[in-house]
Amino acid sequence: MLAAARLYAIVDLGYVAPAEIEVVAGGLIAGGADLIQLRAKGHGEAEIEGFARRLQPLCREAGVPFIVNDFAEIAARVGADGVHIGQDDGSLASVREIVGPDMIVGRSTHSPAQAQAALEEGFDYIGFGPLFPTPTKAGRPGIGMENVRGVQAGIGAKIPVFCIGGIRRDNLAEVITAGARRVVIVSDLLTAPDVRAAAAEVKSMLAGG
Ligand code: 3NM
Repeated sequence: MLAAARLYAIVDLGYVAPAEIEVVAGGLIAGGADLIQLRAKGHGEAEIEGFARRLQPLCREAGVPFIVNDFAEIAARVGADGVHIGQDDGSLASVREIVGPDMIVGRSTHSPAQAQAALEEGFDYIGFGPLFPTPTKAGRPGIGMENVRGVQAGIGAKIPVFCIGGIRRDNLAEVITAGARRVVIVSDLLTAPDVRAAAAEVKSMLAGG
């Protein structure tokens, strides 16, 4: 399922009210999101576990892998399909001690060297970005698109590479032309008046790319 995934969508509590998470996840899935991540920076662990317990069955029912950002223990406890960690969140081995051998584990990478390191360490997929500055991760410069083609061709031949960071429907064509095959899109989908339609638009652009 990971190998075929093109659009990785995130239910980010920075954009979605707690009461709306099921509706938004449902819209993303109906529009064709291939993976769903729960991201809830600044919320307490018990609260995040509660969000995860609400989203996990919905994703399972739809056959869409459900990934928890940052918290391996929560991912393991709720029976998520995966966990996503950043550069400062320790080794793959330390996460595997918690989640076991079968769970999907992804890593954020911000340079070709970090992408290569994540591949060698054995992560199941990587995020690569932020390509552009983004309000979702404020204060970070964009790394630009010049390494997208090389990382997609090299690392992307072995594990899925999801480009991320400031990608929107209005620049997606450029990102695809730069060599991206798979993307993560957060704010452009979550702020769209029709989340399902926005996700579907992205999916059709990726299918043509
Ligand atoms: N991680 P948007 S960029 C959550 O580069 C996240 O690792 C990034 O949100 C990274 O689509 C990012 O709104 C934000 O720009 C993505």
